[in-house]
Amino acid sequence: MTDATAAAALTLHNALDGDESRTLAEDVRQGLARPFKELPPKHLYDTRGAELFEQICELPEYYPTRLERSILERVAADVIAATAAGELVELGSGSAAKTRLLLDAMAAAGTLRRFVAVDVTEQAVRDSATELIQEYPGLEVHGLIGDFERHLDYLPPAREPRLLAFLGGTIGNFPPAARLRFLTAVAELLRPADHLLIGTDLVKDRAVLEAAYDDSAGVTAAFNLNILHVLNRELGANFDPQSFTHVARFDEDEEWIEMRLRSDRAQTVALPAIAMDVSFAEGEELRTEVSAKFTRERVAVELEAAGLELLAWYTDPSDWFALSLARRA
Ligand code: AVJ
Repeated sequence: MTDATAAAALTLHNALDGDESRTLAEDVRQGLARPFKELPPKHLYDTRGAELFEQICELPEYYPTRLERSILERVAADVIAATAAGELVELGSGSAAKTRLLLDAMAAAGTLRRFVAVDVTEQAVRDSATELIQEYPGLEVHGLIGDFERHLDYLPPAREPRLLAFLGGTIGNFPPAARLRFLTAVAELLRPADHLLIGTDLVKDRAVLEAAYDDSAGVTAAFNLNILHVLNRELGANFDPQSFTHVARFDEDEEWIEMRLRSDRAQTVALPAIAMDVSFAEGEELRTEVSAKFTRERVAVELEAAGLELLAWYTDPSDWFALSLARRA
């Protein structure tokens, strides 16, 4: 359903509508029935979760946001020169904090026409869209409230050379098979004049990685535990978040960070909305996120497997984070 807003420059489309509670119910039903319990990370991002993630981005231990911004500050003009982009589509745009660096470069190049924001958090889409039409006179903004894994079909057709940005390292949340599926779907969306800009966190020292996902202020712990509040609210569950502990661990073989919630005691939780009781043994862990860490080789290989060609690789001086510019091969 498209809701017409007062400002003609702003259009919003909600691809989630009633559909999202069913998805949550289905994900929880399947994820908690497995021998190794797991929930998809997208359910971390209710309004509160999105706010906590914004706080994570400010933490001293959480380097990806800062490094990606510093890379963008350095290379945004080059990216726009290389792509001649007139519209920016950002998947998982959140508060769109880094978006402005690209929009500024497009404005400076005289190509800026439209910004399309895609995010599951309705509030984030509404707020950022409203701010951006005010900040960039003449800019058209289209907000798509949706799940970038399921709702790419709802993107408006491209009218200008398009730059599709998937920043923050969120690509790392997909397990490998889903990642290939997603990148393939993205590749199929690109016309010859379009480009993909993708942020990836890179493999590095375990201590640095684990600290980034287990900060001393406890913000990441609160972010992780928030998923239990989501289940309590949306599914009438009776999780006691106090009885779970945040765990962040780097798996060197898989080259990914995992966030888990460890049950401090044996307990049974009721989820009336899906008619399910779930038992946790003492010390049992529920996985809530994987966040893959990449190397240049792996990015190039995975892009190629999806029908994409790596055109440029931009990193920070410490090689901790990278932005890749790609197009359809
Ligand atoms: C938003 C998916 C990029 O994986 O680093 C931050 C989410 N999880 N701290 C990440 C997150 C824990 C973040 N992404």
